[in-house]
Amino acid sequence: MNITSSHIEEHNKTVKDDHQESLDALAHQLNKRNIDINELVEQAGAFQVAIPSWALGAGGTRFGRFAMGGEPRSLEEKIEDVGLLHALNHSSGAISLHIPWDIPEDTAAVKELADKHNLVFDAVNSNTFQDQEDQEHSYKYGSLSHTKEEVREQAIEHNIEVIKYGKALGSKALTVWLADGSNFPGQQNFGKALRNTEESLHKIYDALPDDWQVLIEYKPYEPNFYSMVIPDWGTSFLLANKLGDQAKTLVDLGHHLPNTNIEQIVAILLMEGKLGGFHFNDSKYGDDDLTAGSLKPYQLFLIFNELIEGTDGPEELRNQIAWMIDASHNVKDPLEDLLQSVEAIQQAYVKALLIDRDKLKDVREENDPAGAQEVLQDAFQTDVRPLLTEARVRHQAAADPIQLYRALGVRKQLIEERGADSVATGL
Ligand code: PSV
Ligand code: MN
Repeated sequence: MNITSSHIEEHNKTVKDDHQESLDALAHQLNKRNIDINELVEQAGAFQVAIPSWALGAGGTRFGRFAMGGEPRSLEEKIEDVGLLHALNHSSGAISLHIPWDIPEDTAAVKELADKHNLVFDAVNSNTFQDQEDQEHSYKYGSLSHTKEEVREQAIEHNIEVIKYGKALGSKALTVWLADGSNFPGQQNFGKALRNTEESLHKIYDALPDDWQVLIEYKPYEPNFYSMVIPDWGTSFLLANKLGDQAKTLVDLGHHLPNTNIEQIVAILLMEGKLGGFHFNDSKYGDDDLTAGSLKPYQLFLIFNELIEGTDGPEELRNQIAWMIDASHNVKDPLEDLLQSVEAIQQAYVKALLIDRDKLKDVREENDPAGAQEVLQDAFQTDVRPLLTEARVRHQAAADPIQLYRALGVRKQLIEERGADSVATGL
């Protein structure tokens, strides 16, 4: 399945007049606020969000998995799917691999295929939360934190191998998420488990190329329900500090207890130079893997507000942080979902760029909370969709990616090519 430039051009022609009308209205509105729409269109067009290789099939739950139809059967087909997304929205120009779900057997060929789709490789992810068939030691009771040295060594070796794959593909970061923890009080020595983890991470850190980072995720519960070895940002931050400059914290939005003030965590990590990346998704209860911005778009906006506040301009912001989606679904077409997620992230980003920073500073100085809310709402309530459409059109992508995806019957074609019961690797 291929989306050609003529598919795009034809589609864009059909919405051209309506789009121009909305764009002009927005430009006029922003002009009154002394905001140049063209600059924002440029910023939006430059923003790229990486797609995880495990989000392209039907998502798993502990209870069941329902075939999506046309799921990618190999890493190559996953790259093709991300290529489709990028052709449609021009903002999904990177893929993040999970090893061993997606081992690049022939790295040169995989890289060539990605190049063909204008994709680069984002952070590589290790997996020590499942046992693989040929694995000597089990991770049932943990990996980098395990009580037994041989298990820890095996997990360390795996991470070093993941770095090697990433190096061959041009990645610049390793993301580590540990499922390690305990299910019952008394089962684990908290201090010892953390110390083991720190020592194991040190060995991985020593194997990092100089221009790489290691990004450490945290999660309060699941799969362990009594304790997790890295349960929160404070523990991740502690480890990142102990490891050194190349270690940073990764914020997965679904890895917080309900109502946690994530934007404040973001501000503090940024202030300390330890914010390495994001896994975007939305959640109501926990690691729900809902579409980014589908439930709490205001939270996403407030996060971007802190990101912009804490960096020296959009370019630094874009380059300094690894932007990635982390979600998988049972009921939505994953490609449509990813298009919606990227759009929601971009909306939050652009809206945060609209915030009148001088005014916000003034109202804060004057201790005027109502004034602060007015400033934020002025930006948040602005409908920036025409601006994002314009960014896509200027980059020869689709004005309305989902509309074109449906009009072309992409899923139907993928089912014809790959079958109705193909299963993508992942959770
Ligand atoms: C764990 O819940 C997580 O968020 C980690 O990032 C994993 O790498 C990913 O999901 C895939 O299981
Ligand atoms: Mn994650």
